[in-house]
Amino acid sequence: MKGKEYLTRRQAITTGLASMGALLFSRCSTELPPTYGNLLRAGDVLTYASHRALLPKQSLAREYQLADITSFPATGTTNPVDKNNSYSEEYDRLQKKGFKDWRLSIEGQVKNPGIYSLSDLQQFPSRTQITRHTCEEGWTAIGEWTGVPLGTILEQCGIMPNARFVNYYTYDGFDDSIDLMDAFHPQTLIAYGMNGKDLPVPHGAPVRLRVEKQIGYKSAKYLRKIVVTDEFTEMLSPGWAWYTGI
Ligand SMILES: Nc1nc2c(c(=O)[nH]1)N[C@H]1C(S)=C(S)[C@@H](COP(=O)(O)O)O[C@H]1N2
Ligand SMILES: [Mo]
Repeated sequence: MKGKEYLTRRQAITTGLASMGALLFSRCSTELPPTYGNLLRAGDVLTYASHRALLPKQSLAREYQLADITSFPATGTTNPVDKNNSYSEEYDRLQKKGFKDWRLSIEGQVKNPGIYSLSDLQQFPSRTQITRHTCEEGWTAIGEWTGVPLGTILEQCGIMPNARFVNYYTYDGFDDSIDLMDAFHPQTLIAYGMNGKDLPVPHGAPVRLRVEKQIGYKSAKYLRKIVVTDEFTEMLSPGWAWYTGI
């Protein structure tokens, strides 16, 4: 394809802002999250609509100082080789070789689909941030994350104008999606470092997502693949809200 058939970061954000304008001044469907109509997801409607209306400038999640870092429990899947819990043969193989052969595939509505090794990701300018993680089970913890902003990679891949969601897939099947506002948020990272070290296996090695504007379970560990889509796909089990802005 030729010409400007993909969006730059600025255009993606402008598109997001245009739909927020529509949100404030019309009753068209842009004020509603894609899960609207699903009773089990009723909570999404209010949080999504109010966040998108009240936080138009991509406000940052609060960042902390090194001295604020706390102990950080590992929850959910803590190693996808656990035989009792979503065992992944592929992850087992990758882990045994120190993730040398791990690759992140970026595909879907992008001009340049790509396959990235860990060192490919580490070539991009990195961002380090100390943030508070909030788990739906009621605990919080503060940690330091280093990685490449997801928006940098999406920009590199050239997302198409019809793109609306970023779906992400993991080695334990904890698959989920975010919209482009969160995908291009400057604190949304493909994180490979935690507290100054390589991201350890219990916390999602070799690479996890950090989605600081939402509750902890949107920050998927053990990333495997990213697919940019123009259509919302139901990926989480119904008990989990799709939009969980904090
Ligand atoms: N792949 C994967 N990602 C996941 C989970 C999981 O079970 N599998 N649990 C989620 C939940 S509920 C939380 S609170 C955080 C926990 O991250 P941590 O183990 O680094 O504390 O990861 C989230 N991401
Ligand atoms: Mo959680």
